[in-house]
Amino acid sequence: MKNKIAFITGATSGIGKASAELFAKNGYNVIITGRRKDRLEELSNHLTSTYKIDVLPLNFDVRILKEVEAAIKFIPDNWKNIHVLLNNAGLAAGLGTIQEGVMDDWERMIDTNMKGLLYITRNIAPLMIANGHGHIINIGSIAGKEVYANGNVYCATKHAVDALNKGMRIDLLPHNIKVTAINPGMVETEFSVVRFNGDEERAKNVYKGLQPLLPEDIAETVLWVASRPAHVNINDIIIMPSVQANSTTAIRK
Ligand code: NDP
Ligand code: 8X3
Repeated sequence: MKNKIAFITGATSGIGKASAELFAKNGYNVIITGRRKDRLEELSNHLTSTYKIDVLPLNFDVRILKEVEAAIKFIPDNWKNIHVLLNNAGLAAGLGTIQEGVMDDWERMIDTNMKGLLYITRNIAPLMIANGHGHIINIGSIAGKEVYANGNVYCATKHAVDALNKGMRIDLLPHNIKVTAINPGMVETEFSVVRFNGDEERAKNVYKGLQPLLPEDIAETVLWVASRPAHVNINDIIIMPSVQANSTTAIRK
């Protein structure tokens, strides 16, 4: 394959979907992943017909190691020269104090944001090492830099991404693999609908009276990071809406 290849987790929505679109628009072949098969198929058809690139949809749950291993093991040989891995799949589940925490929410966040990212990386990094190059871009969060009230476990998972980003960079340095974290503030996606368990009204209030980032803003940042010259690596970016100073300070109309 002469086109570069980007492997994007969580491409069925939000930041991952916008990134798949932008990489495809810029001539990358894309491996798109997620649990919602219908959305993967729809996106695959759209990208193939619009941008005349190749798409490999892989339908699995990042929390299930066997599914991750099977999906990556059976990637066809001509798809193994992966240039960019975008570790994006993730979620927040709920918002509450530690003393009233919901175990199932904690486990979903830890299993997806930390263990899922690790399972993917553990299986893709050896391919990149064999190829002699690669770039891993981890989507962290402002929640990986600060802790806000009731955000305890989500913030912990994103602090873990921050640490893993640094650790990966050290371990993969001898293998010509770049590692970058992009840490956004508020981005309007399905994130808050998922966090509030489908409560669309509550989700809308998160962005009420302000202009949040759009998923396309993050996609542009991802593509910019991935397209720096070979001798340049962007280690870490915090990207916020102009009206948001930190996790808890924003100007609303
Ligand atoms: P969305 O809910 O719009 O997208 C999340 C994506 O992750 C979906 O494609 C979803 O696919 C995928 N995903 C979730 N769980 C799993 C799983 N178990 N297995 C496979 N895929 C999974 O949210 P965003 O686009 O906003 O979120 C993307 C990343 O950005 C997350 O890591 C989030 O923490 C981070 N982030 C978001 C911010 C925001 O304000 N929106 C700010 C900072 C960081 P499917 O359900 O089909 O499996
Ligand atoms: C998502 C942003 O502020 O809700 O990571 O934690 S925030």
